[in-house]
Amino acid sequence: MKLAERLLDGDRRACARLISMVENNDKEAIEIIKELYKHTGNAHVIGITGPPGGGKSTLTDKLAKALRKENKKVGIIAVDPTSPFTGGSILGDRVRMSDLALDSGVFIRSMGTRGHLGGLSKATQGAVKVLDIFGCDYIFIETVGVGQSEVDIVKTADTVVLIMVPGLGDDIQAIKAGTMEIGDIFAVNKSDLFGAPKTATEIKMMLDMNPNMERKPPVLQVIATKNEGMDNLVDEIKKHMSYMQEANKLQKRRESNAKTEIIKLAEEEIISLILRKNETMGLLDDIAKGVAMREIDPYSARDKILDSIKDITI
Ligand SMILES: Nc1nc2c(ncn2[C@@H]2O[C@H](COP(=O)(O)OP(=O)(O)O)[C@@H](O)[C@H]2O)c(=O)[nH]1
Ligand SMILES: [Mg+2]
Repeated sequence: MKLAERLLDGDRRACARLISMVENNDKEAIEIIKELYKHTGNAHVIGITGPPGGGKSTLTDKLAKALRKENKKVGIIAVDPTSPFTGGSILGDRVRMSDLALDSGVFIRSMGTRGHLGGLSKATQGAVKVLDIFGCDYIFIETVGVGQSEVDIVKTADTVVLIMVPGLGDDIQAIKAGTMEIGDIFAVNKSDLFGAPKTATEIKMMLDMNPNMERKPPVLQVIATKNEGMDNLVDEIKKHMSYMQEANKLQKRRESNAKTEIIKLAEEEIISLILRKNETMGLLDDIAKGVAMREIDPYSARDKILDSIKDITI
């Protein structure tokens, strides 16, 4: 059977293979995704983000287990390099995760933060598509909530769960910049530790200060290690999806993500065309020389370069 058919059929090895191919920007994988793209869109993609050590992996593990009880097929993409899913953590964590890894209804994939042709975001988005075709009902993307690239990745999800921990204090202010607004659901994890209610109140107050919010994100207190509050969190995740579907917001969010993705892909292609053309014709080198010698200005140089790739077929 062909790789594409095997993936559609739910073959795990085909899934693993295709994700690797996508990570390497493989042409054949792109052709397969093109062919099967119409089979995507069914999975509920959930971004899990928050500070390092906040309990993202533990919580994802528990959420996946809760959904397995409903016999849902679950995919997990861990972008966090310190994640136990990646095997980079202490032995105890690895043992804890291994029971999920043995479940045939769960597909776990860790993404290193380095070594992706075309970038981590593209690799992650490719993996999401593969898992969607593979038949996952839910796909979790775990990323550390620091750095713009992680925030960008998690933004591509249908639902973003922002994990907080008690006693963040002033750190909440830091997280607030650029991150608070992407949270659809807030989970104060480690609520067995001192100060959880205060942290939850602080988050609620911060959310109250934003008058433009159409939907107030719920703020939950959970204890991932003890599996406390997980059913509640699963409910809120599902409720968010219903809200998105009813208000036609899912379509809008996916449209806006698609726009970003198309622009990124086009940008990449244009750059690669210019560089390829330069390899054969040396046009970029010549024009750059001209710009340096003030024979031509950079704006006209741009027009010339764009003109030179106009007729190339991709
Ligand atoms: N006390 C407490 N510890 C937790 C809780 N959830 C996770 N942890 C611990 O916090 C540490 C980091 O968890 P991990 O899931 O790897 O965090 P991540 O870096 O955000 O993915 C581990 O030692 C977990 O056992 C919780 O609810 N309460
Ligand atoms: Mg982790």
